[in-house]
Amino acid sequence: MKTLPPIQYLDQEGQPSQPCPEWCNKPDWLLRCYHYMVLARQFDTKAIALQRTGQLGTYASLLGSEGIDVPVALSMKPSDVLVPYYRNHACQIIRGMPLEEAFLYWGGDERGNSSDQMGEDFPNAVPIATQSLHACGVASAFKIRNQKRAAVTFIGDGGTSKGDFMEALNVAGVWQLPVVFIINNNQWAISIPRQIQSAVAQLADKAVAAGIPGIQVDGNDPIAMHEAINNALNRAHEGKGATLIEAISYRLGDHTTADDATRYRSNDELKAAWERDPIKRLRNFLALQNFWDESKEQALLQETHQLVQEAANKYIEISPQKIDSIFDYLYAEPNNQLIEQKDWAIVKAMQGGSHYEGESS
Ligand SMILES: Cc1ncc(C[n+]2csc(CCOP(=O)(O)OP(=O)(O)O)c2C)c(N)n1
Ligand SMILES: [Mg+2]
Repeated sequence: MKTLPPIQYLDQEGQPSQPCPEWCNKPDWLLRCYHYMVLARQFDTKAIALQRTGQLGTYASLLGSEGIDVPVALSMKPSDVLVPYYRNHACQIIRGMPLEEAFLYWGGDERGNSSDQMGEDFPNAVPIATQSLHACGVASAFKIRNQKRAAVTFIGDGGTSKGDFMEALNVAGVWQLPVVFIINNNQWAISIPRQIQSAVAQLADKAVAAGIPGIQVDGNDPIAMHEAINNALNRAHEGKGATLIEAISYRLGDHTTADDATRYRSNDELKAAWERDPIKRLRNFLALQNFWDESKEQALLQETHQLVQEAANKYIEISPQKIDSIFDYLYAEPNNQLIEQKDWAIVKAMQGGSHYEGESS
């Protein structure tokens, strides 16, 4: 099979590698995109700091995926539905999840995954590749109801080896579903490098077996991502079916805060990946277009830092849920064993000095 290079408009220095689309002559979209990419990175830095100081649970860093998630979220319509995996907090935040609720989720509190602002977007899928099939279910509903809406779902490179993903592609193809699959190919599935996950030349080629278009895009190039996602969404909205986008990126951080990537990958590889940093790339392009300068950069860093700091403070002040809430939400009606366990948990919590009374659920 012929392998084409990934679609790219900006090289790693932010210089156009081919003429950019006309909309790039205006600052509007580019500045919004840059704002959210910087905000996402500030959120990420704070989340890791909170985890390292015992104030957040295990956290999956989004570092290196800003150039994918931000253009996708900015291109989706509010009526589209996001079916995320666990690395899409930038997308969720742009689609309305308050920053403090994003912290809350990673703090182990499911109220952060059921925000009022999430509309019909799905909660995070942690079981690998399950979300691909959920997205097909959502897209089927849109098709049956004759609605002009699309489901957008993400998956990692490693996840594309799961049967669920191939089954989802297949049904999306044969039923012509309005769904966009985005692979965040960050080159690693925890400690397993891309080369030994699959013998296929490009993960995008997996679309061939399903009869849907598959394209490979430079995921560190927000302009290329914007073009790719817009085309895919238009296809979906026009009833032309599904698209698979493989976005090439690099996981610049550890897999999660429970991982130490220095044990299995080289510093040289990481250093080379930082040269392709999507934030640096867009900033250079903005400067080239005379849309950006150092004083704007400093103002943005300060503004986003403050937003994140305020959200972190709010998060820390949210009272934990009552210990028994886990039992309340398991079934519509609790059975006898659950009632017994709930009573036991309450007694234990009070013995352990937990402020059981008066906490909000
Ligand atoms: C069904 C299932 N099997 C295994 C895991 C454990 N697990 C969590 S993340 C991960 C690797 C995923 O890598 P990739 O799909 O490349 O996504 P990335 O984390 O790199 O974004 C694995 C195996 C899981 N969460 N679910
Ligand atoms: Mg990966």
